[in-house]
Amino acid sequence: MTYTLPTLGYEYDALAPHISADIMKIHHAKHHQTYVDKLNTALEGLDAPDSLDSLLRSLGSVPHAQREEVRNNGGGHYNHSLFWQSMSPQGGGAPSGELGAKIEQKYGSFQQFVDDFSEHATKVFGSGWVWLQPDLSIMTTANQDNPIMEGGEAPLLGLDVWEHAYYLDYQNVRPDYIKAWWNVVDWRAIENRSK
Ligand code: MN3
Repeated sequence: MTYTLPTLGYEYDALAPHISADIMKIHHAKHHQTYVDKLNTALEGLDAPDSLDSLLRSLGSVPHAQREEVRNNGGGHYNHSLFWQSMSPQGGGAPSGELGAKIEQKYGSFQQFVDDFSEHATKVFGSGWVWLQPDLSIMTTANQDNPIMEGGEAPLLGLDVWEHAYYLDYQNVRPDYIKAWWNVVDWRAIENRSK
């Protein structure tokens, strides 16, 4: 199958001032498009599973010569597709309902969860991601790796902490980006994902 760049559910400038239109445009139209293009190139001529989820869960079956390209670019496609769908101009606040109650139960308060997740995000060395898993644990991965490559469940939420995600707006100050990002997290979408 051929993978394509998903459209955003909002305009490039919709998440400003927390994430600028310049970042959104380059991140989506250049970085994510490149992952999609390179994934398609790497898969040319291969008998690969017909879903991205299955592909990433069976990287060991991809021929050695293509495996790293498929891992990095397939991961990049999966991770960014989830990322765009986890943000909204109407985002921010805290989850309500069952998810909100479970987070409070596990972390003591929503703010404590935010602090823990933010600390993990700040400590990722170099490029990587932070994830909220369906069991509400927090995990981090390097590069474009993700929990499903490691045999885990599909994440509820992921935060991109590569410099390309924030440098234009926040330069080297990753904690400022993380703090701003909570204002656009679409908890309604994440609640739906958790069901
Ligand atoms: Mn990115």
